[in-house]
Amino acid sequence: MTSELPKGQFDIGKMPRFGLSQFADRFPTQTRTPQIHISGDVAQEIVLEDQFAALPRSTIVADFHCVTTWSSLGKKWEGILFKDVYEKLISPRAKPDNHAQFVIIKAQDGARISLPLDDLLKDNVILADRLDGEPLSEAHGAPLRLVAPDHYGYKNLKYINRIAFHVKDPGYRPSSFRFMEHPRARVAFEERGLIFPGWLLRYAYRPLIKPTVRLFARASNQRARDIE
Ligand SMILES: Nc1nc2c(c(=O)[nH]1)N[C@H]1C(S)=C(S)[C@@H](COP(=O)(O)O)O[C@H]1N2
Ligand SMILES: [Mo]
Repeated sequence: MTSELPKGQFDIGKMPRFGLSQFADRFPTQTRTPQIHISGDVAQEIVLEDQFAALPRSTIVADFHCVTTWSSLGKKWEGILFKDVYEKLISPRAKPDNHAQFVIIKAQDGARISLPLDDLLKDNVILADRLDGEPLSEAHGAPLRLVAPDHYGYKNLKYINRIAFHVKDPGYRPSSFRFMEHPRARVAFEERGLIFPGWLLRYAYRPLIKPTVRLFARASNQRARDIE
């Protein structure tokens, strides 16, 4: 729950729409029903769709921490635990290799992340379709987004549509420069990126917040006009 802010973070208030600049004007094409393609070192590739409705619903309340140092506190996410999706749908049907620890998740806007399977199976990792009592908006990742609050915002992928399970890294390329994506990106250890220490990245990233928030807001406003 909401407590003291982690090292280097400040409270920005309302959660802005945010990300790498190249994703500001990319939006999902499919926002109504979630559809996730499962692949990699699996016995059977499958597509998950209506099966989500049969799973138990879960709620988590957690602070959200972007690597650029803004945090938005006490977000209430509702959806289905990644763990439940893995154990009840993926494992029995796709049968990933027992050693497939390297997980790559992709999104409709072209963004992607990787996380170790063990991190995704924690009790606070959710595939969310509701935020603060409302259906998840497109800005915040509809139809389905990953929420893994122990990890910096960039691991919390919006618009997810693909999950691949691999025994070995198949040559994964981050959405960003390599130094910007840590394999785990845990907030508690200030794992902001590779190579450079967390405290140094704070200073490098902080000036990017205002222009990025503006860029993403402008793209959303343009999008709203286009849809009308
Ligand atoms: N598909 C996708 N997921 C994404 C991003 C993105 O640009 N595209 N940005 C990431 C970053 S850097 C952050 S901080 C959070 C921001 O989430 P929000 O836009 O809901 O505030 O989403 C993460 N997930
Ligand atoms: Mo971020």
